Amino acid sequence: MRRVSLLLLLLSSPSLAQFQFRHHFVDRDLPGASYGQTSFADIDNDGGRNHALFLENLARSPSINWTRQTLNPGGSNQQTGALVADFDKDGATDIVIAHRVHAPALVWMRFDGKTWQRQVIDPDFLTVEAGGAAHDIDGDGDLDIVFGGDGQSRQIWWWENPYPNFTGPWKRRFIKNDGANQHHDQVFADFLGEGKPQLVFWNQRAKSLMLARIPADPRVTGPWPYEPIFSGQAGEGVAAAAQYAEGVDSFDIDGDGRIDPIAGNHWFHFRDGKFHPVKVGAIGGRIRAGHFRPSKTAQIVIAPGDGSGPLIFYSCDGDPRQPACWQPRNLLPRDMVHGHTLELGDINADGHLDIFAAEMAKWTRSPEPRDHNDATAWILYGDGSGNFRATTLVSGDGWHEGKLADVDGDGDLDIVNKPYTWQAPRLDIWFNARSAGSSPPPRR
Ligand SMILES: [Ca+2]
Ligand SMILES: [Ca+2]
Ligand SMILES: [Ca+2]
Ligand SMILES: [Ca+2]
Repeated sequence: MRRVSLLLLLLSSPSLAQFQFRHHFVDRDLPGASYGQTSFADIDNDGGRNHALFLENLARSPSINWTRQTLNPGGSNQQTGALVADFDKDGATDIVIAHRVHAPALVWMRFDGKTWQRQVIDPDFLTVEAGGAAHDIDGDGDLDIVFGGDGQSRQIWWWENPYPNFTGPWKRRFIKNDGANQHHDQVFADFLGEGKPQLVFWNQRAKSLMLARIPADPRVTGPWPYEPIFSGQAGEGVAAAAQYAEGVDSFDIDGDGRIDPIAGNHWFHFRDGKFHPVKVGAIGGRIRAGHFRPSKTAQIVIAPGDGSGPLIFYSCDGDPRQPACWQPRNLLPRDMVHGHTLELGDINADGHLDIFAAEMAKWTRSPEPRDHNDATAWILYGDGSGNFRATTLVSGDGWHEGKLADVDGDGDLDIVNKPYTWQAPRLDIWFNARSAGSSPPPRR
């Protein structure tokens, strides 16, 4: 095969008066059909502060050609949260990046299929933590935003989506403004079977998973009442695991028709008015669930999040309420190092659920050098029977809160990477193109 080198030039300063390029090789062994393309765009519409965009076609998977685009969301160099949802209701998934260190707190990167537009949702300085959730909190038909404060903050906020007028900042209100600090991860689902979703969130300094009902009129009522549904150890502090519990999601684990919370290294079943924790493994972290093979009980996947440990697939063919039923299977030949990205979806659209998992390159504050040179992003293609074919998407990039999302609205899952501090501020989109040599397809 003819070898092609791909050279990326990164514009390190957004100022046109200071052209300073950094370059590094992403791949020196690309298939011959691959190519590179560079363009510039005024992302933030300020007329002058242009950012560099880079497109290259990377044929990595036998079934998918990935076209990567790198851009600068123009926030602080600690990008904590990434939230993907369709906020403008155009059918394509939008990306919101949360920051700390300095303002703005929230930046929305809008893509119309060709160009990117940067919009500031909250121009203030907030110490936003990783996590975030989208839900129509005020019931007006558009998705609103939730993020929580970090270890310096006792606050959780929601932002009211101003659809269809996106000219200014979104109104911010309190969900929580008391109690203990740090709120890493939130999820909405109807866990109580009340006909409308509740918010479940981690409050790390309280070592508790909390539940809050949405007030009847959230535009005038806040903060929201909340209560713990679980307190204690959830897979943190074990071996090289993270020092605090994290990770929360929702899935009907036992197949009884009710959505269950999953968090840390537990799932919870609701009975007699309370949530009963079931521990499924030793190390907690990023946690997801799905059906990788036909079964009443779902399977659970856990990555180590803000610590290190194996990527483990847990399955149970007996009583899922018994911890001993959950059998672990290690999915990778080595432990994940700060495996803070874990997503499930049918990436190659073959009808079988796949796993996307990736590591951080950098968790300390300066953008270089890396803390973990071999940080890797894997796609594990499921075969519908609980087996996986592990492939490497890329090594050497820093991933944090990576997401599967249909960014261009063409019906297939693209991959969004917002590094934490590695080369931040930075955002990478890996467009899923199932025909060779194509540019990102038009949205419609
Ligand atoms: Ca959209
Ligand atoms: Ca709304
Ligand atoms: Ca698949
Ligand atoms: Ca897509």
